[in-house]
Order: sequence, then C-alpha cells, then structure tokens
Amino acid sequence: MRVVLGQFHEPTEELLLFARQLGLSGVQVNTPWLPGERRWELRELIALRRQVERGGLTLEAIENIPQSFYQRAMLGLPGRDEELENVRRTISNVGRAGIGILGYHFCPLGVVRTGMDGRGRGGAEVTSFDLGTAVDPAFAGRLLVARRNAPRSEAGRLGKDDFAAGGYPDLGVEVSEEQMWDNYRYFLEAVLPAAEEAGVRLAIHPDDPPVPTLGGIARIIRSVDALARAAELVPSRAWAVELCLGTVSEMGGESAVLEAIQRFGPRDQIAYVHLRDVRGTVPTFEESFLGEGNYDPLRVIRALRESGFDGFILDDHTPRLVGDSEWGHRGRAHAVGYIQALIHATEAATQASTEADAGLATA
Ligand SMILES: [Mn+2]
Repeated sequence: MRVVLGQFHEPTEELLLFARQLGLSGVQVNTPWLPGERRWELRELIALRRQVERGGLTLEAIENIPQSFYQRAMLGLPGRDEELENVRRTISNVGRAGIGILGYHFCPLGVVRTGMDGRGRGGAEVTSFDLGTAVDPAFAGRLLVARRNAPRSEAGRLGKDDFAAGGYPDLGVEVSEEQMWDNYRYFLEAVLPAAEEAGVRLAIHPDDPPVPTLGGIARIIRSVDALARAAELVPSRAWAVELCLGTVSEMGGESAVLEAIQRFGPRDQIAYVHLRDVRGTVPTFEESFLGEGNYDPLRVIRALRESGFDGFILDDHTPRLVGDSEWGHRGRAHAVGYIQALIHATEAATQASTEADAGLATA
C-alpha cells in the first residue's frame, strides 16, 4: 500500500514537488484539463503522463472524465450511443497512454452539501450534509452542488471553487431508481469490453451523499449492497470500486467500511481508496479529521492489508486548516502524513508477526 497526492486538475511543477517532498511516488489527477469536447485523444494523455514523470512521479490514475462526455448515458437520453462510442475511444486512449485506472461516478447530480463552513477541531472548516435541509425548498438558494465541467478556475484545483451555491440544476428529466440501474447496466455493457481490451480498470465512486434521490435523480450507488449489485451487473475483470471510505462511512460508519473492504478486497475489486471520514451517517453527517470520525483509521488500514489490497490510497479532501490554500495544502499534508504512519504501523506489525512465526518455527 502507498499514498498518492491527487484531486487537482493539472499536475503543476509545484504540486509534483509538494508530492515528492511529502515522500510520495505517485499522483492521481482528477478531471485533467485536456482538450476535447467529447473525448480525450492519445497525444494529450501521453503528454499528461510524461508531465507527471518529468516531475519524478508516476501517474497512477485519472479520476473522472468530464461529465459532459456521458451525461446522456447517465440520464438514459437519446444520443447516449454516440457518447458511449466516444467514451470507449477515451478509455482505449487512456490504456494506450499507459494509464491503468480510470475512476468515474454514475451520479448525474454529483456531490451535494448543505454546509461548507462547519467547524471541526480548533475551528477547522469542514463540509456537512443534512437531508432535511437538502430537500427543503426554502434552503435551495444555499444548497451546494459540485460543478461538474467547471471551467478552468483561478485556483485550478478542487476546492470550494468547485461548488456552486444554488438549487439543484435542472437536468430536464427525472430518473427513477429502476431507470438509473438500467442506464448503468447499458453503460457498463458498452464500456467494459473496451476497458478489458485496453487494460484499464474502471473504478466507480459511490454516490456522495448516499441518499435515495436528490433533485429528481435517483442515486443508486448508496450502500455496500448496491456496490455488490453493481459488481454483478456485467461481470468483468475491468470493473472495480474507487473505494471512497468517506462516502461508505456516511452510509453506515465503521461497520459499513469494514464490510466493504471484506467484500471487495479479497476479490481484487478495490482499484484504489479515498481515505477520509465523517461524523454521523445519513441523513446527517459532517466531515472530520482522520481519527475523529466514525471509524478507527488503524483498524481500517489493517483490514485493507488483510483483504489483500496493495494499491494506492489518497486523502480525497480534508478539513481546511488555518491559512490553508484553496486546494488545502496544509490539511492534505497532515492527512498524507497520518496515512503514511498508519501504513507503516501495519507493515511493522506484519513484519513483527512474521518474525515471531519464524522464531517459533526454529525454536
Ligand atoms: Mn471520495
């Protein structure tokens, strides 16, 4: 297991240097700023990988294609076949560019929060969600919905800038639970063969927040059982989970987190992990520092190791510390160091027990 730096749109020299200074060997890039209105081309993907490698790091994964690439496919609208043809081309190009993992979501409305300025330890800013508030029409103007396809922002990184205050976007359609499962199956049937051929693992991020529906659009990937159902829809070795333990913690705290690890780890279906936590579970939760949320982070890293997972972990997003940047350098440095120490602790424990076993064997 190893930690990577991620959740930025562009691997700038400064971010790559930051990663190396933190002792990391790789990065994930979220929705990289590449040209292309409908798909990404091979040349730009290779250039992205090389940009990371010039900084002395490995590009471990891309997380998310622009939502406009497959919005109709998610909503089940006419025109989806053309979109899916382009998604297949994109996946094929990702593989040819030597990038082995493509994270995605199947949640047209994306991440929703009812607060961005909750106060955690020492007044650190944390996000929060309350379902009653999220469905209250009187609150609509203050609702925070992640802006998919956000234009290049000044900050250029995921952060507050990626959320827009206002009601749910009008996607022009309502989608039921059953329809959304049908749309997901149709999507997987179209893209998984291309992913297998390209040697790319397609890793799904669960719906955050994991509630049945928001803004008229069903959110299907909202429980560990739903992830297991998703795994069986179109069986393929290219299907995997982008295991956001923050979102799984929102579903059901530590027991859900451990269950997810135990169900998908031994099957080698965890492509990579987002390690963050919250306090509380749906319908109400608030982001927290590691160690102050629903689960014991050391127990979770131990479970990951025991499940056979040997991939990479990233912080996802973190409480905003005093004087922090938009992207959250301070909060992320703290989380990265915390996760590095957790991994080291489980490595040391494994080694100690191996040595003890060897000692017994020779005694
Ligand atoms: Mn996540």
